[in-house]
Amino acid sequence: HDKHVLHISWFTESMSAGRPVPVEIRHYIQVSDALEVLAENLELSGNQGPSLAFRKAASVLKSLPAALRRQEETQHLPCLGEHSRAIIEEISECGSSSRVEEILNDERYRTMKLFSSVFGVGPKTAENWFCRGLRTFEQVLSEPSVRLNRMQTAGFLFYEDISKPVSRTEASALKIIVEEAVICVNPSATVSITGGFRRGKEFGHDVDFIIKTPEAGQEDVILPAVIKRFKSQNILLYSDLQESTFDLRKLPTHCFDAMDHFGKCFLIMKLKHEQEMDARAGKDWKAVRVDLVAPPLERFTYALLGWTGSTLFLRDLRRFARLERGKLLDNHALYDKATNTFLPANTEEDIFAHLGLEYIEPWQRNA
Ligand code: 8DG
Ligand code: MN
Ligand code: MN
Repeated sequence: HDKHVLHISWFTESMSAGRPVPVEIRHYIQVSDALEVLAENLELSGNQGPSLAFRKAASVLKSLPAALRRQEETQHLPCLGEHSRAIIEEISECGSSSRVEEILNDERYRTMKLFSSVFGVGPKTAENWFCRGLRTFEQVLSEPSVRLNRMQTAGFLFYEDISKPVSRTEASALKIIVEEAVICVNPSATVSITGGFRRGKEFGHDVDFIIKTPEAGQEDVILPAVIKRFKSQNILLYSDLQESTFDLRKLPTHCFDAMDHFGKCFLIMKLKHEQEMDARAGKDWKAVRVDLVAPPLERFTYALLGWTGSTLFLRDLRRFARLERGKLLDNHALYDKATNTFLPANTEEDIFAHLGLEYIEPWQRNA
């Protein structure tokens, strides 16, 4: 092997017709994955802040060319904290990290990771189930005191499909379906792919779309109408419509984790297979997670930037705007504190220009 790898296998239970089925074994992980395990372990215990250092370090390693990655020349790399460097060194020398191994074998980590892999189950619910002694999906589903909400019910029902990666081909097929519905509802509206696929990723956990409506106010009616159309086409398995709470006058927020206030919906859609039937399940479709967001036109570009991500890239960009430029950036707007004005943007180029930065292409935003 030409990469440093950890020799760790762990088990991911998955569900099939209510029974846990064995077992997807992951044999090798890279150094960046090891750091992501450390980050994830912190996030699962509610320590989002401290996990960031490991996320950044992992992202730096992933951005290196393979040759450099092999040498692990950590002294010259930016963004690596002491802790991350120590872990990288340990892996370079011993082939594994004792701390990472410990986490990967930790019952709490494994159970929390399993539970929070279900759509609708966050760290709080996962922890609650773990503390009640539950360890498997089977135990959760047969525990009378566990009440699943609608989202979690869908999460279990479609677990097998929606935990599989979505391919670029599937994303393109969904784009045609979404576009058709949007145009049928409003012929002057347009649809673009955002999220990881806009950044050039080949696979994603969902497909993110942003809808542009040229007439003011149309952004509020388009999502309910599109959902209605999907329902009538019998291709909607789950939908959670979140109406807009957006206020034009509000300044961009300091805190990053605030979700934006645009109208949006989180969906699970039926995507018909082109050819082969899923013989085992006897169905000719795959359940796929789809997110739609419909911002008002004058803030479209900021929404596009925000929804293109990556989360880590946007966090850095917002920090840069605030600390280096005295400007507040979020998914809704860019606000100049020196002049107390909102800065308009017709294109993403405008936003980077406002920030005094060269344009950064979506594929360069994969931090
Ligand atoms: P993936 O799906 O391929 O795993 O990665 P991704 O496409 O980068 O992540 P994502 O979780 O689908 O999110 C896409 C971008 O959308 C990401 O930068 C976060 C951003 N986003 C917002 N606001 C909101 C929001 O309110 N809800 C969700 N789910 N995502 C949001 O900017
Ligand atoms: Mn996505
Ligand atoms: Mn998404």
